[in-house]
Amino acid sequence: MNYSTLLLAQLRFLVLASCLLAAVPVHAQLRISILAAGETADFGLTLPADALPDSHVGRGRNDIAAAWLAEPTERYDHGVLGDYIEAGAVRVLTRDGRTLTYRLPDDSVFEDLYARVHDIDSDGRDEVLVVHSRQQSGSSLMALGVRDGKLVPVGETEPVGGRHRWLNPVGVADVDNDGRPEVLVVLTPHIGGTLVVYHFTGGKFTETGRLAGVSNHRIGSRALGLAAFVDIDGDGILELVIPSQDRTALRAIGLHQGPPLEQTRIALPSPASGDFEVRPPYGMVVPLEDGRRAYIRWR
Ligand SMILES: [Ca+2]
Ligand SMILES: [Ca+2]
Ligand SMILES: [Ca+2]
Repeated sequence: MNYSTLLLAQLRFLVLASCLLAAVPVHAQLRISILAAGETADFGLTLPADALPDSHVGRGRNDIAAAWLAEPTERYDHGVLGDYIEAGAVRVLTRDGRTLTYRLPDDSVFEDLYARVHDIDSDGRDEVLVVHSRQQSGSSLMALGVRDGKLVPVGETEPVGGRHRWLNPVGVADVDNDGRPEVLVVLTPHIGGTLVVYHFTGGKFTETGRLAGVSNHRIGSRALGLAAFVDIDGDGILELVIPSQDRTALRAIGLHQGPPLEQTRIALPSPASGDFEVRPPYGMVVPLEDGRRAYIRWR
């Protein structure tokens, strides 16, 4: 559902609700959620009161029911996500009802809007993936898990290196068709983005491939989802569709035959700028910088 359709539906609801309220004296409250331009609709997933503003709750399938970024701080002056407020902690709600917190020391923040929950090593326990940014060495991808009743880091990639050098996670998917998930990120998406693919086993991220010339974020935007995993050639294996470095084209990357390989690309009339919305079975909507949206089909 797009933003204007949602707005129309909300307006209809408000009119209907006000008519009902005029007729029947009931005690009721209306709540409204405003979506930032380009943001995916997340209605129904209530943000905890202590969560980082404008962030997203991650949902797990195993020992972690939910995860979110918390303890807002202004101690990292980068601002690529639209403001200078980042998270100082990540919090989880375990499946058995406990709330656990992992708090960073003062020299770093979680420079992110999502707490992504996946079982990235297929051991039946969930990991939380968040971008960890240090004052001096920039960003890395941190995985946290519940061990002995505590939320602790269980693995981390090497920092990009250098203050304000950021990375944006692409997501988790089995892109090489071996039955195990891969973790994909884009290093420095604003200044020469490089796609990096990792396996996570034994608490270690091991790089299995990389490809230069991509980007999945527009600087200053809250939209972090400029990419999608879809099977464009119908062989049952997911490809990654992601913008080129200048975001004026989409690149379809195959990842199951050795190094990441561009299979095809298509030019856009304006740079991609918002979260991609997959429209099964054979389409996706790509918001563009000029306000239009591109509908991409592959059948
Ligand atoms: Ca796991
Ligand atoms: Ca795999
Ligand atoms: Ca495919």
